[in-house]
Amino acid sequence: MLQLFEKAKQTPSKTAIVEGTNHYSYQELLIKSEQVSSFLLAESNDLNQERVAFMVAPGFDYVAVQWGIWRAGGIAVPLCITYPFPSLQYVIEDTQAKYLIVGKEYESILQPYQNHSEIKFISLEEFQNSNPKALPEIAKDRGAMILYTSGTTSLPKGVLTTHTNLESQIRTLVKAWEWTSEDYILELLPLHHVHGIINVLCCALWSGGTVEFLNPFDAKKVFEIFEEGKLNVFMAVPTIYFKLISEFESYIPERQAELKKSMESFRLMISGSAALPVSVMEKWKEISGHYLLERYGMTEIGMAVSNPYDGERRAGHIGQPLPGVELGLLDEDGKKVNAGEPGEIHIKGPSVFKEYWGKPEATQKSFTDDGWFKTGDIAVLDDGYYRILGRDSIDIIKSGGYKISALEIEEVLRKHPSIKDCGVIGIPNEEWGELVVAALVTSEKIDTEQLSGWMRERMPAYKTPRRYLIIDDLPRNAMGKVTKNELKKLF
Ligand code: MLC
Ligand code: AMP
Repeated sequence: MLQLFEKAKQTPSKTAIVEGTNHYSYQELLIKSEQVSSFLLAESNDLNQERVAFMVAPGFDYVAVQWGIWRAGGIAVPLCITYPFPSLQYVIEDTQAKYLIVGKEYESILQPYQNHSEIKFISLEEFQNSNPKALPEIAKDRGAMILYTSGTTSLPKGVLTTHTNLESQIRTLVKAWEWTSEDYILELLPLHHVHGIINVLCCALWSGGTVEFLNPFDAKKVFEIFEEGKLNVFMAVPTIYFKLISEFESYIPERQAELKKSMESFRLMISGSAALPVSVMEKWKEISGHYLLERYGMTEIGMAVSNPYDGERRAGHIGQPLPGVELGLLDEDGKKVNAGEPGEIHIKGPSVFKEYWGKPEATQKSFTDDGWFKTGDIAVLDDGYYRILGRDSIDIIKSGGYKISALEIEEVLRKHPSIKDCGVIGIPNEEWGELVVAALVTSEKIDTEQLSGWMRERMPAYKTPRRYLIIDDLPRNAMGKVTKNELKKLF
């Protein structure tokens, strides 16, 4: 990511970050990130791909820590700021993090690591006291970041990307979506996933633009920021557009007209991370005057397919492969399907991740023998534009843009003393894409509200079921396997 820092040096006084009423320049980012690097390098000249986990609120400090880890030669492991302790612990221990950087507001949840024998707990304030150190040269094929993603295994997997991977993911988007230093974007997405980190934050800073942070997401505040007239690029998941539309519709016509006017100055609005319902796209066009650009990506590959910046953006379609991305639609035998036939999206190119952290078998299984990454998404080429038809596994749920594993939730539910068996599925929902729901077979009467609280102590809120159904037995096929399509019908 060297080029990110070199570019920053070219525009030192330009505003990079806006956080509330505070403005931070590229120069300030460089200075603060160097303090972070120097502190981390107190006992060595190069972190040599040591994992550095960090739980820092979205804003200037988050970016300075991320840059500081990269500049010191470490692998950045951003922690989700809303995770309960067991989910944080899983990521910290799975990556064998050596350092844990913690913002003040998260010190109490991570307190069990304060006097850990193998993990160095670092409070944000400590960086002020670092002594300047020379920064190491970093080969681009070294690991840069690990993000966790849910899949068809019960526990999330760490996706390791190299500096080459990240640079390629960024360059592709900067070119395709015509990013420039004039761009000003709102960051309201979580910063432990590729959408918020790469598409919004890194693309904007790579281009010398400005990123304003809003956390947590609040539809009313988004419109207030729109009205200030500084933004010209906006990116979000479909659920956020749905929520913005609902908010907009609650306003009186005069305010709606003002907001509509404030959206005229945007050059680009993008949706991704989940299928954008055509109804949401049409409604947003009516409200904002903008035809959303829909694109398709994945933690393992960055962005792969996009509707054009210039040219027809087709509703219900994800567009064409981005420059540098090779896409194949293959059948179950690994053969290319004929035009118009559905196949699984396979991807090759420099943006594709290196490996699942510590899981060589899972890595091997996710690639074909000739090096194509198997996404699990089924698509069809429809008159020059790709269209997603679904996924190859019913156990992967997309809700609010988050990928959620049904198996992971089932495993936690089964630990509850009153639950004998369970089945988790995603059911279609216009606002969330899919809603996580669970059918339970219980040994005694169960209070589902209490169960919700019990789950939230063990899993992120966005992964916990929204609805429970108590049944006598789960539907099964002749082999005894739970038939999830039958289960869906019960909801
Ligand atoms: C939160 N809630 C959910 C939920 N998330 N319910 C169902 N499904 C979900 N996913 C519940 C909360 O528990 C809460 O319930 C209520 O909704 C409001 O919660 P909230 O946290 O206030 O919600 P909100 O802040 O409005 O969150 C909505 C959101 C958020 C859309 C802003 O889900 C979000 O940030 N999503 C983005 C995820 C993302 O970045 N994905 C990209 C992955 S990368 P209660 O009962 O407590 O009131 C990727 C690759 C690519 O996919 O292509 O980009
Ligand atoms: P994640 O693992 O969280 O990175 O999520 C990646 C998954 O999100 C992909 O495999 C797709 O299933 C889904 N996805 C991303 N963008 C889109 C889109 N535009 N339409 C449909 N699904 C999408």
